[in-house]
Amino acid sequence: MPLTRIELSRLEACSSEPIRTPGTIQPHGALLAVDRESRRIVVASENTSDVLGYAPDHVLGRAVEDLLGEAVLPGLKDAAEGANLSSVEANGRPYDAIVHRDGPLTFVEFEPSMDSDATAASHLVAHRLSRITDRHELLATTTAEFARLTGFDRIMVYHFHPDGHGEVVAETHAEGMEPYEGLHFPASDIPDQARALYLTKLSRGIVSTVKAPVPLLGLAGTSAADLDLTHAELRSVSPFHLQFMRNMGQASTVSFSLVYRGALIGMITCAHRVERRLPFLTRRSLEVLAGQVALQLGAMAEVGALTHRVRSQDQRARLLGKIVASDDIAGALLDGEFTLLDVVAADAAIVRLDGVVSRTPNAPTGADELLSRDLTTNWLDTDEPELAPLVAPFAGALIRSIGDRGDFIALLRDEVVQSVDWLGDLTDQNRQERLSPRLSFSAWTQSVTGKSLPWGDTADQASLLAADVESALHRRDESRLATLAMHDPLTGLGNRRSLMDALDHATTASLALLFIDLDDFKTINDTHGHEAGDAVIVETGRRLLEHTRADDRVARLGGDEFVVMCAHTTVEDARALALRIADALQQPVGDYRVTASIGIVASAPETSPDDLLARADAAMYRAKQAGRNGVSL
Ligand code: BLA
Repeated sequence: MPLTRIELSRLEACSSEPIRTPGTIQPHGALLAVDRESRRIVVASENTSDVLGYAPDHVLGRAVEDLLGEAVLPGLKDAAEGANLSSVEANGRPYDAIVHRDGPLTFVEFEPSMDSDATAASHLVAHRLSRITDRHELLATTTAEFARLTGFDRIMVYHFHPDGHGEVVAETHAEGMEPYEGLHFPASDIPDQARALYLTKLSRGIVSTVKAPVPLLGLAGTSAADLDLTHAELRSVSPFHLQFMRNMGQASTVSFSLVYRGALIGMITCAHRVERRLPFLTRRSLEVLAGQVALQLGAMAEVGALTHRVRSQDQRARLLGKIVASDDIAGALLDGEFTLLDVVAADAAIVRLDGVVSRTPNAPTGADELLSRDLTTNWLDTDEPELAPLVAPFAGALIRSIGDRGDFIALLRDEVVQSVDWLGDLTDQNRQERLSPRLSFSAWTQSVTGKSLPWGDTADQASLLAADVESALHRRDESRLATLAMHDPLTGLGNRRSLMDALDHATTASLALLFIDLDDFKTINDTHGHEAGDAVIVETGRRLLEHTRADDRVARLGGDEFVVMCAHTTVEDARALALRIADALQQPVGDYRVTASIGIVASAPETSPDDLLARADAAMYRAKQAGRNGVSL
């Protein structure tokens, strides 16, 4: 979807809020930070009296064991070493003490203990989810199971699209609630710095949207206001987001990160209309469960992409086969039942190969000059205002250049009016101020015209296809050159080089060469001109081919000299062949009649191709001496 300027500025503004260092915590618990070197409490939340029964100025500067008794020490020590959690009694009430280390500090957070814990049940759910292979079923089962495990009244899975905007891809909600499944939301709803934080901190409980956050207090010399709460459970939440939740009618949420290969691919949010929280252990278990769901979703997406890639590779290979089998590469790309439009999924195509432009019948003609370059857009009007009118009504163009002489493959796509259902009207009418969250979240449909479907993976396919075509052109040029190098252009017979090549590769045993020289050919050239001479040479070549066997090789060495190389032949057979050839050649060519002198040699062991040819030449010379139209061994 197009990002409006307003949405871009909102995204920027929302992303700059320093949410890791709010200087406050949520009020349902208390936080202490202990300097490990001095073992003193250097930061305490202002509400320690309510939670722990000691005022902050009593707490700050003290050792934890002085405050809570030696009995807490083993628990805290274990917790810091990985168990994370111990139970402590404070102020006559049981608390979960959640411990983590960050730099020189050890954080201890106190949350009132709860009875219920869904840890055991989450193991069963993990097992059940692990057997699901269908994405839709996985998503639906996940929200249903999270609803069961948490008791929250709306569970959503979000998926983040490549441009950063999100979509509610699955939902389970209590009866009578407005459904959000299928709705999209802008990137600024969950801005960048929040997503970065959620990559490290895999869950967050937001217990109240109305109770005031509690400031952190520092021992003299310690700044508590900018204490990094990245890993803290009780970190207080962005006021923008609390407003968002109030506008949505959410009193509490717990959200889990879906992380795959180091990227936040989505989230699971559990929301409730009245205040509700989950015990720490349940949150941890659900983090693990969310991790498993992310792995399954990521693997499914990869398998899907792989299957798609294999299929497109097959299609490409099929087209390449057609290209290789044909002399006409443009024709192979554009004509027939299976064309490049099947490989790259487009509506029209223009190709320029060796400077020659060809196109599908529906492709525009006026834009060729602007197509010699690489370009990928599904929104020509905006991205390519100069090109757009020339290729109208097409809305998308994917161009890949071929080689460096201006050749290209250009693919065009029709406009597809896209409509997206958003989670609430995105315009400023639906906000108190520009930076405020939306007020209403009822589905709001936006239609976008002038765009084609995005090219996505197709762009890669086009690049690969362009490379295929480039190498096909290259191979064709090479084989043309090779053909030129090995062939006599006048007769199409092999030339001296092809003969020497064949002699090099032939096994010398039972090989014979006939060296054929036309008698008095010069006279024809001189008296009747070159064209007549050429006609005689061409006809001579044709007759030689006609009277030799398929596996004999006929070459024109130059001028009026020809050689026939016969493999697997005795001298007698070669002689018989020479006589037949002499007879065939003396038949009139139109008004002219020519004869030939033919020398015959059989290969001997250790004879080099050059020697063999020289001996054949000498034999021919002897035949000529002995009178024309003769054959000599
Ligand atoms: C955070 N916004 C979030 C979070 C969600 C949403 C899920 C993460 C909260 C968490 O992990 O606990 C958005 N909640 C949604 C959406 C749905 C939902 C889309 O239930 C769908 C049904 N938000 C705004 C604006 C700004 C903003 C205008 O709408 C900024 C000006 C900011 N959202 C914002 C910030 C956070 C956030 C800063 C991070 C909150 C935090 O962790 O402190």
